[in-house]
Amino acid sequence: MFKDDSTRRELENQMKKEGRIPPGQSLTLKFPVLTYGGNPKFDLTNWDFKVWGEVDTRMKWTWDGLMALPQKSIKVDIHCVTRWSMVDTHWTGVDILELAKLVGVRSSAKYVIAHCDGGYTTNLPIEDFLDDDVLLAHTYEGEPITPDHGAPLRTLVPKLYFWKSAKFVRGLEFSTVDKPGFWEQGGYHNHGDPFKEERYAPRNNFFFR
Ligand SMILES: Nc1nc2c(c(=O)[nH]1)N[C@H]1C(S)=C(S)[C@@H](COP(=O)(O)O)O[C@H]1N2
Ligand SMILES: [Mo]
Repeated sequence: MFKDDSTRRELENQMKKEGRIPPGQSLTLKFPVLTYGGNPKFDLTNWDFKVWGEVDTRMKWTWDGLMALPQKSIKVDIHCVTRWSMVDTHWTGVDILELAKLVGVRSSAKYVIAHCDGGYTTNLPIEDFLDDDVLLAHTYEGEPITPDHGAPLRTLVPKLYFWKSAKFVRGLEFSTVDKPGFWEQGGYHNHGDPFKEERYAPRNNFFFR
């Protein structure tokens, strides 16, 4: 255990030097699980994925249909608001830019809301979402994503705190207006850039300033 932690601290120091650990974060080597509620059950034979809102064509895919879309593998660092970061994680999934082309995301779309089984939602500005580091991920470190980490599919948006990466995702809504999601309504920051430490919403209440 001590040997383990000295390895961890060594890597953490190196990553800090390289500017890869955002302020207030520490490196973890083990992947924590953070889910509000249980893991929703799913059955890939009747699972579907929907895209609607500010798109030229609303679309719905079966699991096999979605898996037939262009795929991509990436290596990224991830950062959770509960203060852990992981470096060099490997993910494979549907290339979000290819999916965006297929549905024809309109210029009127300013936000995207990810909708999950179980009711979890999270909102993102379109420019953070339609980017080359964003996936609909089904594979983590070469293996199917486990139920705890969002099986069968999660969004992966590594540039924002990890609550913006929606597990058990079933649909994407492109919207002209912002729609704060589960944690965003619960006091988390609406944007969530880890390098700016956008953890919690600024307190708006005069009496508590
Ligand atoms: N559907 C769903 N997605 C979710 C959550 C959740 O509770 N439900 N938790 C979020 C939070 S707060 C975090 S930190 C990450 C945790 O992902 P992990 O459990 O794979 O580490 O998932 C995010 N996505
Ligand atoms: Mo979180």
